[in-house]
Amino acid sequence: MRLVFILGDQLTRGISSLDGLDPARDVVLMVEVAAEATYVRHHKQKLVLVLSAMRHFAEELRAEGITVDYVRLDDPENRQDFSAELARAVARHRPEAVVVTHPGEWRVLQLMQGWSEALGVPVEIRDDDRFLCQPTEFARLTTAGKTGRMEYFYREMRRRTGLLMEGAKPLGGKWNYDAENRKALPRGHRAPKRKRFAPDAVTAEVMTLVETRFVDHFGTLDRFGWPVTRTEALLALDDFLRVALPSFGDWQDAMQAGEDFLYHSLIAPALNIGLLTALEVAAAAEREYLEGRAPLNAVEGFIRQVIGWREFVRGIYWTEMPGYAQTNALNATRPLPSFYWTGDTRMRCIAEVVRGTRENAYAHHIQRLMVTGNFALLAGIAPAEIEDWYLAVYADAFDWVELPNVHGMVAHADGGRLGSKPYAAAAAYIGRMSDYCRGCGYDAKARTGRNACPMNTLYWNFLITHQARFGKNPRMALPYKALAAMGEGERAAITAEAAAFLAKMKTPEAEPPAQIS
Ligand code: FAD
Ligand code: DLZ
Repeated sequence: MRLVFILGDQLTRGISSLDGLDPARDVVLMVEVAAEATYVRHHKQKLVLVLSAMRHFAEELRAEGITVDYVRLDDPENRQDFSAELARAVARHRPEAVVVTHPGEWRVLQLMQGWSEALGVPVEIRDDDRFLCQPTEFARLTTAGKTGRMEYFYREMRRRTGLLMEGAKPLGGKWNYDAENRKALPRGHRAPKRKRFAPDAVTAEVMTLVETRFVDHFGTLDRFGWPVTRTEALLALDDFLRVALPSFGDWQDAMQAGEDFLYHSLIAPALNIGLLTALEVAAAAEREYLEGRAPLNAVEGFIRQVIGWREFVRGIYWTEMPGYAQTNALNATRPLPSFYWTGDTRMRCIAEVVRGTRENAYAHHIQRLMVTGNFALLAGIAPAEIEDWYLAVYADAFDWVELPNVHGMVAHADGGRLGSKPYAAAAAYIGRMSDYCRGCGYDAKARTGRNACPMNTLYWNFLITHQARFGKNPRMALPYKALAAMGEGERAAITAEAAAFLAKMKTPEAEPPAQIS
């Protein structure tokens, strides 16, 4: 018999490790282990999502007649990590071979590669074919120069899948409608209510477990509403297609206080644990355009995220690791400020994003990139500190997707492999794309002075500090022209005030404090 080991983000019936499974002989192993919950202290909602979805998936396999050996977190025999639990299962079942699908994390791949020798049984690691592009092919497609950028990779994925294509040409004549997708919301706009899922008995039991075992983890469970089965995930996708996709493009980059989801799909948690696949999601969006229910700018924008960015960052991860995580091109070394956990800051934008993150284990892309990400970049937070935060607090965060987004896109720690310029912005950007600055205690227009928005002081300080690196970057010509026009006095004030602000920032001494609920 073979032992098929399925991890918590591999909950897809068509996962490669299940190919050729013989229900009469083979056994599926699933294990809940504390090591995966605590190597970063995941948000409580993420723990509930993964554990509840694992339990539901195991039941679905059993309903098909498959034998599932499922080890619960509170099983007294549980040794609480993947390798030890696999060793116990091998002793129980004495399999001829162990079959696994390639994991989503370098750390776990290292473990897997040691299992055969440690256990004295062959371990077959199969490709994760839920992705459109395998790492070896990614390396071939993105060799040097322009083809190494996301846009060119994305076009190749469009050609390969035929999505939004008319023969060899993109539907509508353009590959990219981004220019139409940067609108701010009208004042006081209310987005439609989204479909959320009330906890069933399985989820409720996991919630109690998480509140007992992981009580000091960040986040609250009151608003837990993530899909935990494939059926629910399909309903969530359908809800997005009907109520939000038509406006997804227009307001993709907009932010508004109290509006936590806007027109985003909210599918990343389900997608990343395997309840949905990228191709089915992208094809469903394409159908909305072809059948006249959603405009091209929205559908193209959405498909680019799913088959472009999502696949591209995975390619970067698997072709550049493990060295990728070690780079620190901007020499950023500062610890993460406490307000990333508490939300206790006068910067209304950050307080608002941290609140939404605590209540939902979710923030949308621009909140992650241009609010918490932007501040971390400008303040010179050490890449590993900010990476751990993102990996812990979002329900959709898995290393293969979180790391490139944070290390590359936010921190520019990879020296530009992912983006040709850093995503640095002053308060004007946040003011244009959100209502956060209205009602903020800071002055969004001031660069210096007691009440100047720290995003401004730190932005100009960032340009001064990194002038040697970015001063000649053509994509940064405008801000450097503005900096050149600045008087010496103002430059000196910016440097001094930025240093004073950074020196005063409070940081947790050791582990993150319990959150303010
Ligand atoms: P939508 O806005 O509706 O987008 C649709 C889908 O496109 C997403 O579900 C996701 O699968 C994909 N997508 C969009 N942008 C990206 C991207 N940059 N990289 C990969 N996929 C993308 N996404 C994760 O899935 N996990 C993460 O851990 C993660 N960390 C991020 C950290 C930072 C600093 C930034 C800037 C982005 C991060 N993203 C991450 C990408 C993006 O923010 C989330 O995918 C998105 O917010 C999830 O919400 P949604 O499903 O409503 O997405
Ligand atoms: C995220 C997570 C958590 C919290 N718990 C488990 C678990 O108990 N068992 C499991 O199989 N997987 C879990 N996961 C997902 C793993 O962390 C994920 O599979 C690896 O990081 C590889 O991507």
